Amino acid sequence: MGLDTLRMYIDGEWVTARSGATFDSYDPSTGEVWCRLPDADAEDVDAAVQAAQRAFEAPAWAGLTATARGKLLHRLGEQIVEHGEELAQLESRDNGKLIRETRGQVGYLPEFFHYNAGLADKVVGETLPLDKADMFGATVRVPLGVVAAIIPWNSPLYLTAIKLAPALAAGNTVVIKPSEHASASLIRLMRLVEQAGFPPGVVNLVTGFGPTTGAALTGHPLVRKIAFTGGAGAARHVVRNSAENFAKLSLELGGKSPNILFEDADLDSAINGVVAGVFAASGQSCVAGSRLLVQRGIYDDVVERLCKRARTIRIGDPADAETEMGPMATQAQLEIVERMVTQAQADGSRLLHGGERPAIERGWYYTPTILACESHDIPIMQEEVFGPVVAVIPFDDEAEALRLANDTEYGLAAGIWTRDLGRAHRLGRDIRAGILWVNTYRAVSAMAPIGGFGASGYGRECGIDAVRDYTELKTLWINLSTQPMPDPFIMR
Ligand code: TXE
Repeated sequence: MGLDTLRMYIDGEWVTARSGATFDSYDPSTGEVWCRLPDADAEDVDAAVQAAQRAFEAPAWAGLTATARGKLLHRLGEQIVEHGEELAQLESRDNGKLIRETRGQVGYLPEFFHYNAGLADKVVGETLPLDKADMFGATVRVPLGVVAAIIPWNSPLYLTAIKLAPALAAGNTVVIKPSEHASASLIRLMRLVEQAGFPPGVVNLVTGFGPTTGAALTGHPLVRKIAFTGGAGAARHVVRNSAENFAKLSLELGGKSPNILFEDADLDSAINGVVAGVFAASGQSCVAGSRLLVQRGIYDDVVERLCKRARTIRIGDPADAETEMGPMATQAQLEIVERMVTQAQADGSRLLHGGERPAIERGWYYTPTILACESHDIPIMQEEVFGPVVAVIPFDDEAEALRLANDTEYGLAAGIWTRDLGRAHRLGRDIRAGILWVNTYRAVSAMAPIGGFGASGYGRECGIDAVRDYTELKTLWINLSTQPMPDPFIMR
């Protein structure tokens, strides 16, 4: 894909912005421009939403049985299998994610389409045992209409798949807005949508910036649902904007997830889980385990093992299959990480490892960083870093671990490392987070719901319920009586 070939996908056509405006996209491993994208304005967005609305109503899509929609989704899954390597390469180039990670993610991507393909014709209503004589009642689930999918830069393909697959399975049409920092892999995905045989307008993609393209899309009067993954700042705009169209919302906004290590844990496994949680994807993951809570008796041992592992992490070119940590996706993100680590030290945290840019000539790299903290009341323990930075703090007992785990405004995920089954269940019950991993971390499945509490957002993606969230419920009443309607001035 060359500099001049990137186009948006609207109504089955490959188009530039009507204004002709474009913007640059950067390769994080070099810091250089590597492709150019159309900068969609409100008129382009309107064209995409209108196309999606037309497609929603047209027989080519609306007339398909749910089983036929499922078959299209299966075909898309197969297209992804066939073109997976290309998708993985593009995403790695675009956002600096390791090729070994994008290969892994793309390798699993078809499952989201196959799983939801299977669900398409199982989205059922219910019959209602009404407490009224001679009355039949039932609920029916119907698609919503046009769905806006707002995607961030850290895992574009995966975060799109978990929205697109259930939205289409339920019979909606979709307009995708990728991040301005990483659009290329999703543009390639649109080719596969086309090849799978989806009718024009069922899936559309517009590129551009949040406050312009994103705002025009999320406030569009025809949009019926917004599925958003990103930061809290943008989410607040989206929520306000949805006052324009009363669209349903799902928000996945990241977190400050704790990894909690108890003295009885299998430490080899736990250290791997901690590393996977915060240094994989250079910490640019919504579920990053950026707080490490360690029981006092193993604190020194854990810190020593973690620093030892961090020292051996191979940082460098994400395209090299041997690399373990790539760059930050944007220069702005690198600067946020630097600022937060400096602030943490000013707040009394001790730097145990990292805390600097490595000696790599170009690109937006940062070393894996470990900070020992005395206080839990400081920004590094409370705010999302979205970088390879873990803040460590000791605790004495289960009650204190629970108190610390719940002591942030976020609630996306938590890792619990213990051999004590009762404790795992108690913490799983009492920690306020949407995902609880016991003796594992960063596991995903098309079947397992993802979503958070509090500042981590609301709504769930993946699993059976996600498909239902892309439908609206209708209630059907049928009067079976042979008698005329009784007194019209009282409720039946
Ligand atoms: O994401 P934004 P940013 C967190 C992370 C990061 C912070 C900011 O802490 O440091 O968010 O990242 C679109 N109306 N996460 O600024 O802006 C935008 O164009 C409509 C966590 O890069 O939230 C992009 O497509 N759309 C997160 C998407 O929102 C708007 C992943 C996300 O971008 C908009 C990424 C607007 N007004 C960052 N403003 C996670 N949950 O995994 C922006 N957008």
